Amino acid sequence: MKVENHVSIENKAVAKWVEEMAELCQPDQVVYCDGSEKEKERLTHQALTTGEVELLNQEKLPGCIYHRSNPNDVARTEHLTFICTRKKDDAGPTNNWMDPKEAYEKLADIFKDSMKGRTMYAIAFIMGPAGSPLSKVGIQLTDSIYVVLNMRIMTRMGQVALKQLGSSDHFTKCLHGKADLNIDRRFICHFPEDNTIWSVGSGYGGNALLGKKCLALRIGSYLGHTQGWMAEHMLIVGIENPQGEIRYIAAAFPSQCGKTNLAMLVPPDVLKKKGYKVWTVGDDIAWLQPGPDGRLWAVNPEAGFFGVAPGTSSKSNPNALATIQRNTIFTNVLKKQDGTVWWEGMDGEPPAEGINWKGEHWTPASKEKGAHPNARFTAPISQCPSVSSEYDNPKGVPISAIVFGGRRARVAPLVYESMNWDHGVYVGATMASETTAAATGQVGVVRRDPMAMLPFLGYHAGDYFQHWFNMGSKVKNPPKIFHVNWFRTDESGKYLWPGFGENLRVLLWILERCEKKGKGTQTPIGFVPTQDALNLEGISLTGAQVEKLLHVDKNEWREELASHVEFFKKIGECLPKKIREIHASLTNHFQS
Ligand code: OXD
Ligand code: MN
Repeated sequence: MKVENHVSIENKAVAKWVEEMAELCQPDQVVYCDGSEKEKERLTHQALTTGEVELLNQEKLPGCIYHRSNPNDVARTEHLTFICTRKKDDAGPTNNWMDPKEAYEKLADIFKDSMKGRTMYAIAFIMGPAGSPLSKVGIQLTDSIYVVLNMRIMTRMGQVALKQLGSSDHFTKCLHGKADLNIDRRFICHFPEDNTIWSVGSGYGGNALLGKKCLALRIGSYLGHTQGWMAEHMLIVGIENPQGEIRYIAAAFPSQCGKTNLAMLVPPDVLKKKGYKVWTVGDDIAWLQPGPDGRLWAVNPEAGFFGVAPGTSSKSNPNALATIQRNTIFTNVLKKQDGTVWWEGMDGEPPAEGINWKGEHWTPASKEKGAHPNARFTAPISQCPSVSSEYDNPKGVPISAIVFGGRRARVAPLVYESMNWDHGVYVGATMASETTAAATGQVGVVRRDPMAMLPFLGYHAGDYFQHWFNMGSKVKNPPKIFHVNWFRTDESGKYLWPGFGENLRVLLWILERCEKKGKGTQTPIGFVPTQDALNLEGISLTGAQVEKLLHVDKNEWREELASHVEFFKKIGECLPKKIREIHASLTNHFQS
């Protein structure tokens, strides 16, 4: 087996592990990546030759390439994702579990000789800013150039990561292989006790870019629990007021509920004119830890966006559109005749024809969509016009407010503030949302998704809630916790709130509340804005519509609270006592 070293591998633990994995997978050669531009060019050229990627129009989209996935491999497969702890109970009732020994054996059978005739790439990468005490190093092995090219956008990879690792053996061992992309031989297994991830049979981002969901959330949440920090499915955004002060918000929403849009929000004209600005620190994942000043600080472990393309337009997210004009990988969108791209929900008329995500000729009359609903773009955060100057700061940013949210047609008001940290934890633990196309399965069903972490928890959900309570007592000045719902509808199913850039109005109320300024009315679920508390200058909402948006309906909430009990039963004995106490007190509030 040939070994090509583009970097010098002085770390013995890395070299030994790579050798062992290569022995198992039997690639023709092993290539250690250095993360350089030259390497990117070489790999892109190779992938173009085999058809793994296609070149897009280099005049209109310089540096952009196109990838089409196997049609059975276009989203995360939660039913094939496992937490492999020695004790089943440690994975908890919300995760699929497999015994680690059984999992290693089962996957080794699939990995065995699976890279014959292929190259194994070894990618050292950092999740988090280089030099940050919060950052983690991983080594990913993969037989997919598409994965290497994505990893170089999504992480800090190559030389810089090996330098950060030094001679330490503290790295996450990430083995990825496409094998035969057979869904019956697809497994995404996490071994938190061994700091190891094995993923086989899928090339899809969430299953194959192992730094993202697998390391930064599943393994990350496990490490955070044992080490006293938090790995969360949250965007991080900075709001600058006309005085030039910036406050940071971390917000958790389930997949495809607008995290990327909120992270890159463009203020509506009236607020822009007053001097408000929005800065993007991250759009998907936050690592949070108590700072020496008694506040909670956050870093974005990623270096890029792996965003959902359909629905991205100059109305929903102009900053994303500007970001993806160069050096971007487009996956499963529609490829137009002129070598540019299109998806449903983009501005303007659909093109007269193109090649759809399945590689078939497409016209607007086609039954199939042009882009898969979970089609993606992968782009560097540094290209975003609203990128925060702090995104790469090893210290991170201090968080003033945590926001939970979901896609709920009913029940949840536009915004409410929890009574205190513990009640906020309850709000996060019981949040729910309608399912979307980011994972395979039925779309539009309400499911409980605690802290938007249901598919990403690396351990028992009950212990995770307790960890949140504990973190509240560790932080002297914890952020205030809020809940938002941009998706409430009227009787005819029409959204009541205009959303997108207008969401800034809600964030401003949230920040005012953090400074004990914004006006709120106490309700049994917490504080909602008074009728006149939101700045609604320049949008046409009637008083009745505002009332509907902020209404807390007693009957709906009694039903909602009763359904929390069903969820608690699922969590079982590990559910913290505090959750039951808060539930009892909330139920009491609704008795009268
Ligand atoms: C994502 C997801 O890709 O949540 O961010 O599915
Ligand atoms: Mn996500």
